Amino acid sequence: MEINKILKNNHGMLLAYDHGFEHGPTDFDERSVDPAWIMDIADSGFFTGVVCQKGIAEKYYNRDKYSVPLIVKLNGKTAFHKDEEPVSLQNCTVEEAVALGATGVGYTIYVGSEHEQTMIAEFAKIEKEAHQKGLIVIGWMYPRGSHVASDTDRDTLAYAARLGLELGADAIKIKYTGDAESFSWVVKSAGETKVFVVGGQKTETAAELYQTASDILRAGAVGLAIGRNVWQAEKPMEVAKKLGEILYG
Ligand code: FBP
Repeated sequence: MEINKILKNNHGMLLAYDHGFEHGPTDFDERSVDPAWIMDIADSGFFTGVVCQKGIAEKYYNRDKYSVPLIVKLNGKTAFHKDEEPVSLQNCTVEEAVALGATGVGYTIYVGSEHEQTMIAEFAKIEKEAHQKGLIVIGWMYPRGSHVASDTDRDTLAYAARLGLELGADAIKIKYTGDAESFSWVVKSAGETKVFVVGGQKTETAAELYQTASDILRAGAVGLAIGRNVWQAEKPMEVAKKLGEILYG
């Protein structure tokens, strides 16, 4: 199965690095602003994939040097627009992703937004082409907009997860409810679609992050798609190693 290309012992950890697009370089420091530094972390052996936009992939994902699978994020939006109803449209084709050496593609759907149908339609086209070309398709299923009361509510996340399954995503990336019991319903709702959990803002202590990693596994998720909690850490490799031990055993 294609999905196994980004799993190890049935679990996975993707290093997310599309924040420069989504938030601006505000998340970065002198080290993490450099995509080459991130690629080396991603290729350390602890990650089963690295996620970035096409421009970063073009200039920094050296296929001869790196063995970590590449996931190209095909849509994105900037943080300038604080729209009530967010929309994020395609900026890179599946063909371009293939040419960059991608193993998979990612696409955000703001579930519940008034523009949800536009993103669902775009996602469906991308997915069809990506599957024809043998790529893994990951849906960033983010409930957002004025119709969404809470983006960490169990039933809201379960609905978004279910949408990922119904749309045919191989995997989804989704927020955590905050506890294993409620999150297990989100995972069940995703059926055979694999669930990766978003890292989120850097936690106060590393212990909190490690606890979340083991809780989400207990809930049935395959692992994490994590950014800031790794590359904002003082020692990213230590964090990655510890998370790897939790996730892959
Ligand atoms: P983190 O682990 O750093 O939270 O990254 C996950 C991620 O989905 C990124 O891929 C993306 O850039 C960012 O979060 C989007 O966050 P938001 O839309 O909540 O601002």
